[in-house]
Amino acid sequence: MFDITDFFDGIGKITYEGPASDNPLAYRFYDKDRVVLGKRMEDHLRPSVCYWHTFCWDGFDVFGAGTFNRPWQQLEGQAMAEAKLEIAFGFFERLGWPYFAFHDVDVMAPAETMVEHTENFARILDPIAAQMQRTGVKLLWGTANVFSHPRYMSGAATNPDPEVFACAAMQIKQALEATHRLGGENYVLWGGREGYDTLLNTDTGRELEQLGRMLALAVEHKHKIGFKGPLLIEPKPHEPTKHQYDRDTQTVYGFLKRLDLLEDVKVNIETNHATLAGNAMDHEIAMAFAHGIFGSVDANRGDPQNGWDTDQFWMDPLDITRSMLHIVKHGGFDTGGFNFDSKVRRQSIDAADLFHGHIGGVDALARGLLSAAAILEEGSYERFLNDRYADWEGELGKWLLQEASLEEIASRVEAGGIDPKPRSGRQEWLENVLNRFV
Ligand code: XLS
Ligand code: NI
Ligand code: NI
Repeated sequence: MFDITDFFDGIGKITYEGPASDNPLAYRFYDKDRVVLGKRMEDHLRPSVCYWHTFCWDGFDVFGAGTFNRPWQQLEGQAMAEAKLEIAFGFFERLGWPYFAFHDVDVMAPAETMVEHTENFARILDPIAAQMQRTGVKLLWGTANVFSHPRYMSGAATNPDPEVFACAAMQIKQALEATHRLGGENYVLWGGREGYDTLLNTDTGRELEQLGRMLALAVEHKHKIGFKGPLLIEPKPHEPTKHQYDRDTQTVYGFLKRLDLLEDVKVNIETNHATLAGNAMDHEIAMAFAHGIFGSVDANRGDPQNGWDTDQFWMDPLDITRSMLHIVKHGGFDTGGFNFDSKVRRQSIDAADLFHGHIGGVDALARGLLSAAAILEEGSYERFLNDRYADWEGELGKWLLQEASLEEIASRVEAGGIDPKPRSGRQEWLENVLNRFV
């Protein structure tokens, strides 16, 4: 076994040093115990490190091989899985964050067959539980990877072959039970290949029915084992498929409504998926709250110059503040948090780069939180919104929404006396208010 301190190369616990610090390995805004709007910063942000990008990906891209050369990637089987686990928890401890998140295949020894999968996954659960116990780091969510193995090339639940559906169901059952056993607070379903590459070979009606069936099975099992957290669907419009069925929050809402699963299923919204769908992140968050299905956030960003899920660390203060405004004013996360589904660039090959990404990312969120809190405390933003819709609380507004028929409304207008006066939407002023605090 290698010595993990070699990998971390002298990097110790990351602490808060304040905005004036020029220490690249210190927090400048993330001060976890600082109270903002009556809640500790850590309780607002609930940051989580993702296992896959940070400890599994070796830096390969479609044009070239891995660049990272991580020591545990030289090992194989269970030895690799256990070395990776030790590194991962060494990283979590140094960051001092409360959460992590994983897919079954991220944490276990690689498996070819389903029988091997069952054995290998089961074998890593005790070591994970021991590390969680030792460090106090908790599981934000678990999930099953039912998209990487070649058997899932034509989908998992939506596969034309029912045997593949059955394999995915097995993985989801095991990952849900593992999440429950490890005290996970949510369970995520990202339908990576639940979509199509061409309609020429796809029966979409059938596939949607299969997808609904898998979701209903997962909900049923969640109740059976007493898992209290929500299931979270992670919307994404495409990539790797041409079209993914859960393309954005409003689409997912419609699907859940049709299946009558709104009690148990919410969304895990990812910044880069929002932008791939042609939506802004604050749009997705606002829609999730409006429909009562806001669950959790995968924090990252794309690059406007290309169209992929580049999963960079989310660093744009204006964008973050706009999103944070909606999260904070609706009361924040319940079981969710900010999971860093973000990865360093392929040229960022050192352990220090992993720290820079996570430190900068959580600092950007902390800054966004402070800005959003300042905007809300100053009050003119909320006052403007309340005034803008105030008439809906009056006699006419209530009558329109709750009592009147179309006929009665028309007669009231026909009788005269209804004469709307246009009022400015004040967008530029509101943008100035935002900018004042960012
Ligand atoms: C991929 C997704 C994936 C999910 C978990 O684009 O973001 O990483 O978060 O399966
Ligand atoms: Ni994600
Ligand atoms: Ni993604």
